[in-house]
Amino acid sequence: MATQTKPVLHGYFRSSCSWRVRIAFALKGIEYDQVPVNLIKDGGQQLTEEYTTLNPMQQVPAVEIDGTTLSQSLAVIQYIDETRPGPRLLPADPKKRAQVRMISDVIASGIQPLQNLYVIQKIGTEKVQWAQHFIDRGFKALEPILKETAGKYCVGDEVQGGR
Ligand SMILES: N[C@@H](CCC(=O)N[C@@H](CS)C(=O)NCC(=O)O)C(=O)O
Repeated sequence: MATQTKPVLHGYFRSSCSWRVRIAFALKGIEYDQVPVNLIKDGGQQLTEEYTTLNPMQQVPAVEIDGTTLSQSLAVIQYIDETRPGPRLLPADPKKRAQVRMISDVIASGIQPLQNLYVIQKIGTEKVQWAQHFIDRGFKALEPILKETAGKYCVGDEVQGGR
């Protein structure tokens, strides 16, 4: 159950995964504290021992909430949705909910990972085109999916539905 303590979001200002969680907090009207983790400064603050204890994947976001620490933006969003009152973040209709998860997975598992710093640093900036090839492939797959599901937003016309 939700406690009175404010959640703490460890994130980076231009990280799309941190944005996902910030947007979810905003839509739910949840107050939270932020701890910046600069992915560039000091060789990457996500790599420190202290942060690795919070998130062994050495990625943002990590969220301290209800006495536990969660990472993986989609898991965090789902937890917030299931434990906090207010407008629901995932559609009530199972088919639409599955479509939201399908699209989120294409982005979070198929498209986004290869643009990460740790990938680019490993393959070398001269091979960025290699990553771009697979990112393009993901976006190409997303187009026909969105043709089926989209209204004003990726799935339908509402970001949030009533409980
Ligand atoms: N699947 C994870 C991905 C998290 C992720 O890739 N975070 C990026 C920033 S958007 C990161 O921390 N990268 C660190 C690095 O590349 O070293 C999620 O959705 O939270």
